[in-house]
Amino acid sequence: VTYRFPEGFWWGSATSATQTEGATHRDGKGKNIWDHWYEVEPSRFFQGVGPQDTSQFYERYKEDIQLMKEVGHNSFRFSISWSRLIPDGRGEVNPKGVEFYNNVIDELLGQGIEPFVNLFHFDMPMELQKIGGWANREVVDAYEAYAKTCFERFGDRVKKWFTHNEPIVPVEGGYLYDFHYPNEVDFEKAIQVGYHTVLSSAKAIRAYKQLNQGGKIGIILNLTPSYPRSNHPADLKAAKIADAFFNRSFLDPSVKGEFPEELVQILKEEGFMPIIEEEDLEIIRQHTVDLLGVNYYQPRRVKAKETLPNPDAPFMPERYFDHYAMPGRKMNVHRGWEIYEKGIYDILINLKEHYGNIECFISENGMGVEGEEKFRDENGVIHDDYRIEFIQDHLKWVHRAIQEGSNVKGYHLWTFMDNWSWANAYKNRYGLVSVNLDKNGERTIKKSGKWYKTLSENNGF
Ligand code: BGP
Repeated sequence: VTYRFPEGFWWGSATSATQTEGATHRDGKGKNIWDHWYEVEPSRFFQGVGPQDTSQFYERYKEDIQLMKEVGHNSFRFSISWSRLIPDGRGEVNPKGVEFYNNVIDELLGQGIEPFVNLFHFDMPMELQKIGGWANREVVDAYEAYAKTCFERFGDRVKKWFTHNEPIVPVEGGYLYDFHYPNEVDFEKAIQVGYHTVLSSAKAIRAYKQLNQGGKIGIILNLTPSYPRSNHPADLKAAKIADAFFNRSFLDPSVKGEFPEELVQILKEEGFMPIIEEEDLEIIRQHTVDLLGVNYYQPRRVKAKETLPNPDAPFMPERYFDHYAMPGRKMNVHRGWEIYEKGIYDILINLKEHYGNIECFISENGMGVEGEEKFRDENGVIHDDYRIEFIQDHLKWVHRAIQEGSNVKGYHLWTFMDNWSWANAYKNRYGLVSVNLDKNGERTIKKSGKWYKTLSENNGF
């Protein structure tokens, strides 16, 4: 073993409810925005495949958790579907929903796998979206009540909670760049949505602490280190502003309890400050996270703005910078994302130096690949050596950050088994375990899954 990780390192993976459960209309589940969007606009979805056709985790969780054991997991993150637990988003709790999540939690614990539970992974209940979703402050209260319900029902056994996964994505997708419902372009709303999400997280943390259940609560952020094209002051400034918009907007309030000055300045100048109520900022200041999950896929490369914006165009963060495709960069061509392994190290060192070395872990990192079936051998095993290499290349940098004092406690891959994606349905496969859609979702452990087991057993590679 060349790269040995600290004792008790968390090895596992992550999934989300909408991407794995299926059974979207069963056992009293209410509709969320994905169920609704698929119903009204199926052509929006890659090859017309929607959230009801996912990996059947709802029925097959026992088999799947057994497989988690077989690929060496000591921890696993999933999300609770708000609309399965509370079909209308507020009000009545669905007993079948409670039963399902109880079963999953107990099964995990029975296999010696620690459940990491996320409360919100892009799946707003439709009844709440109808009143504006995160743009409406009432939804913050509904979310707080939902979070409390989860702590009360499951908190005796769940000791790692997360308030949100990638909270900036619903802002970007739903209100700026048109890839999530309600697919509007409205910067003012985007800011209000983002602000309410931050507030909801602080309120959930407050509710959790009041219950004194003795676990930890955090948030999961997709951090995209912002690299300037050059050391020219204009490029440096552009990268700094992009960082404030896309990373620090959630990172600073979550960890430090305050919003980044650079961002507040711009919002004030441009006239986009959200509506803030008196007690809010104190709640945000006091209720920061215990633990930070870092999702890392790609960096953000930025250069100074080279064109004048059209004054008629709606306001976008890109008024302050341009994106820049570095020549010679390494790409995952299936997803169109740059692969830059050192980014994971830069994030961890930044957390160490500027965020009090907060306890953290890599909560997602992974490689989506199209057409993996062609790598299946006669025994049914998919030979995904590129995935093993991808994980190793990133882990080397995580290891180096640990040597330099980073407080990183684990690594979770995206994802455990092939699942449905918002953007690509089942085109790109990310799993350690394959799901064969032609054979009613038959599971087989990939080569990477077998390797992951040795990684976890040796606590390194
Ligand atoms: C993250 C999300 C996941 C997952 C992953 C892969 O942003 O938290 O839900 O989907 O990205 O991305 P994609 O499925 O779009 O390729």
